[in-house]
Amino acid sequence: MRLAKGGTAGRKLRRRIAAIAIGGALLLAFPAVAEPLQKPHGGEIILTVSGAIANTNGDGGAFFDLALLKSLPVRVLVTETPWTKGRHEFTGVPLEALVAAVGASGKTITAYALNDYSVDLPVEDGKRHGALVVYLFDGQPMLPSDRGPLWIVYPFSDRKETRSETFYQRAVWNLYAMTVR
Ligand SMILES: Nc1nc2c(c(=O)[nH]1)N[C@H]1C(S)=C(S)[C@@H](COP(=O)(O)O)O[C@H]1N2
Ligand SMILES: [Mo]
Repeated sequence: MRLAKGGTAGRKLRRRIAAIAIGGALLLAFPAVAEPLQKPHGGEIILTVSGAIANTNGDGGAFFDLALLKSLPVRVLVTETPWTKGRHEFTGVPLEALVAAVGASGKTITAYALNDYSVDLPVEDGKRHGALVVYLFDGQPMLPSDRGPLWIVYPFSDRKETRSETFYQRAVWNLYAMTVR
């Protein structure tokens, strides 16, 4: 009897250890689930994302300085735009990577510009239309007088479907905040 009881306890313990090991393996396999968004790296906050997001790094939102944005996946896009002359190099974080980083669960983003302009765009515009949240223009950070600090840019030259008033309206420059719903 004693041995049988000891055996039960041993099995329970082994099961518990196995559960802990599986949990640990899952955390390693899906770090995005377990790891909260990093804090901004001490610079000026140039983007605030709030609303339907799972990952925050401050009070009620996800706050990004340039260094934290640069730590996310980077894409370089060479394109013409209706507002610039010739082809230019736009460097930024793909919208789908940004929404993944903040754990966005909504379908719509409202993008806000410093000049009081705002517009709604689908969260899907990252995956479907290549929307990029740009922080470098020809390799340089953008001042507010150069449409900075951030500019939503689509691959206008490469993707015909983005060359329409609908997408031009979503190409928010002086971007500083987004809400997801
Ligand atoms: N920050 C900011 N981004 C903006 C706008 C704006 O007023 N402010 N206008 C939008 C609209 S409605 C369009 S069609 C395009 C082009 O604006 P433009 O025709 O004034 O050049 O930029 C978009 N991005
Ligand atoms: Mo417009």
